[in-house]
Amino acid sequence: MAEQQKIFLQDKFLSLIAEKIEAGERITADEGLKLYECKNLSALAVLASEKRKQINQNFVFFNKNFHIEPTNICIHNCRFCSYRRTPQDADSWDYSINEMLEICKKQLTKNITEVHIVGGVHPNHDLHFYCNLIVEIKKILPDVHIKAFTAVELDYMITKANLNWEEGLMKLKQAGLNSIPGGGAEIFDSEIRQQICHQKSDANTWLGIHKTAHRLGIMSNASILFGHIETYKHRINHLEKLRTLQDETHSFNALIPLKYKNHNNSISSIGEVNDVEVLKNFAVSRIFLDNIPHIKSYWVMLGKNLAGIALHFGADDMDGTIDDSTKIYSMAGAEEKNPTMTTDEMIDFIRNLGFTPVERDSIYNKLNVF
Ligand code: V47
Ligand code: SF4
Repeated sequence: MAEQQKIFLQDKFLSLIAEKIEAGERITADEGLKLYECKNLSALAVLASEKRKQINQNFVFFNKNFHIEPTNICIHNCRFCSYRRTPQDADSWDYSINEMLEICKKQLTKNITEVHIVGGVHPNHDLHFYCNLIVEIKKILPDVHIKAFTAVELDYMITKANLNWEEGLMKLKQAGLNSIPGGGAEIFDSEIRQQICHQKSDANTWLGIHKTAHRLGIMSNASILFGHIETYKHRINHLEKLRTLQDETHSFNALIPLKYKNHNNSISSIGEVNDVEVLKNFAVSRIFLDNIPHIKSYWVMLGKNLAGIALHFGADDMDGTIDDSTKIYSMAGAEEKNPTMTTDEMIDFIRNLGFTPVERDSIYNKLNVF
């Protein structure tokens, strides 16, 4: 770390963290908690950037992707969710496999490398429906990487098919599933879950499904939904559970910190945290999670400006070009209403922030360094 940067770190605690980062040493949960309580945002930026440089140099990754959201009908009713509908609601949808294949056909000429499939937990769809969907998508887009289904969707579809996690995940893998996205983790603490999403799969189920997937060679992402009723302690406990599992499996690719958006859901009145809090959460996640290689700045949710600033607070991945294919976040009040970036826009965006743009595949092999 340069001498000028050390000037920021006049405080004894921050100097200790800087030394640990320089030595490649892990910080403890108590230290992580203290970092969350730190008011010196510039110091957090310096420390997180140092950690990001050790892991990802000056690279910022993106891919060419689109989303399919099969349905917004869901048996659960998470209190932070703005997306979920009942079948009776006029704005609910439940696409047939053919309708989803039509969405895929529109992507045929766009050199897409990944499709991200996430939706509600529909009461009628089980594992066989989703295996069939994957098989049919691969007929149209044979080389595309399919990153699909949160652990919550997987828990339901596999249980409904009377299989255990290993059997269910093997069937999906054989059908062509390549990896699992990070959703459904929210905050692992059971009392918080009880208040915001009491019906759905608990922390042990989420972690157990990811662990089983990792054992079967299916890599995955993780997420943290922050800025609602949780405390810093809940956030650190959440990150610690992820860090512990990653020590065992080494198969999480990225963490996606998701700021709670408060439009049109049943806890709207709690409001949203400010940008300082968002940036602080990026920095602490980067410094604390020394074993998860990538931190995703999900521009669709954050808006391009804040997503760009987050790259200076430890994030190194912008997710993808998206092609206006997701509604989950715009329904919750996300900044980007019709999210899409061309490859050239993405490259310019990353370069203008002083980083080296890298088009990656879904498991972070470098395809093109610009
Ligand atoms: O788990 C739902 C979140 C998640 C709201 O793996 C909300 O590459 C904020 O995990 N405010 C699903 N967040 C999305 C997700 C994700 C996104 C992008 C990339 C990847 C990846 C994964 O969306 C849910 C939940 O935490 N969410 N409602 C809301 N009102
Ligand atoms: Fe359903 Fe997911 Fe919304 Fe919860 S967050 S209600 S599981 S769609």
